Amino acid sequence: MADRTLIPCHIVCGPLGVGKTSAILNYLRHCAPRQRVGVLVNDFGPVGLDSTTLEADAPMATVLNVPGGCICCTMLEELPECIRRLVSEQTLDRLIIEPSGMASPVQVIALLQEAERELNIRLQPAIVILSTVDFDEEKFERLAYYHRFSDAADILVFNRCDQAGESKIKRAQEWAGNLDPPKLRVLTTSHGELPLEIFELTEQATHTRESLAHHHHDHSHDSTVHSGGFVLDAARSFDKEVLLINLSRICLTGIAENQVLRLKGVFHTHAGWQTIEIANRMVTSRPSAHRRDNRMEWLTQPGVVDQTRMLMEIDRPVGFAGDRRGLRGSDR
Ligand SMILES: Nc1nc2c(ncn2[C@@H]2O[C@H](COP(=O)(O)OP(=O)(O)OP(=O)(O)O)[C@@H](O)[C@H]2O)c(=O)[nH]1
Ligand SMILES: [Mg+2]
Repeated sequence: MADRTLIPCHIVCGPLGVGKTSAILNYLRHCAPRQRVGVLVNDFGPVGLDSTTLEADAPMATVLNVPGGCICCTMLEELPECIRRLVSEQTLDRLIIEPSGMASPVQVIALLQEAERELNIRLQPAIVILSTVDFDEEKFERLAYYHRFSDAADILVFNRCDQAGESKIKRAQEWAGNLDPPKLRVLTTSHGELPLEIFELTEQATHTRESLAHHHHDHSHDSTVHSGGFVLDAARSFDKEVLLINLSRICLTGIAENQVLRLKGVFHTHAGWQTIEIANRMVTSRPSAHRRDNRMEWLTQPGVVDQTRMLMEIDRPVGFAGDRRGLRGSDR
């Protein structure tokens, strides 16, 4: 076989809305301008908002969306083929993969490890991002949900430090520093700002690899979580304030009996193009460089919210005192 250089391949994992795409964007903005980086994202929904964001905000990278479907398993089936496509179409210096927050990182890592040789990639230390705001020793010890992220990490990042107090940041660091086997790095940050040097690390944390080798495929997808999405013509425009008020209400009270776990959209509004999201039980907005269409996707639990209902909920006329109180209430 021809001796081609292996492409370093990074995976950036973590629960929903924790700051994975922010960390990748931050890397793309700061890495050497001549470096050719391919990014594979696997969004939870049918639309693929992360690829939209990355394409608009990091045009220097080649971005490919792994299409959605079964929110935790599709990536495993489609991933090798997507990597093959990306590396055959482009000469890449580096590949970054963001699995959906619904995916099990250990399964993605195990699959990539098995396919390293065939795909011509070299798996780099796994970057796992957690929310410092969410940190609690007892919870992180007790819940399997957090273990599946922290166990898979070579580099463990506590993001969202701007929203957590000093003492919580210290406790998270201390907890992570005592993990056995030890992590290669434990970092604390905000907005996904990671030092570039962690993308140059090549060795993996002790034992992580062996424990992965014994991992069995386990289809642990929570069937009460549902995704939905829509794409609308760019000519359609929304009132930003109406969207913010409605999304704040949805964030607080859900839709019918359903909680909205995560929502992200780009909208053509009277105030320009905006990214508007629900993440970590908060509504945020910021300007977007995307212009192609209005698009949004969401995750609900325990039931499905269809496109028609969602569109009606976010575009519902407002102007009542109650609605505006709702906005202030969720804005803390
Ligand atoms: N305040 C604050 N907001 C953050 C931070 N990191 C990310 N965000 C915001 O949180 C939202 C979600 O961030 P993303 O980077 O999209 O998170 P993600 O993990 O890629 O989300 P999914 O792919 O949907 O699971 C965005 O609106 C970010 O701008 C942070 O450290 N502090
Ligand atoms: Mg993301």
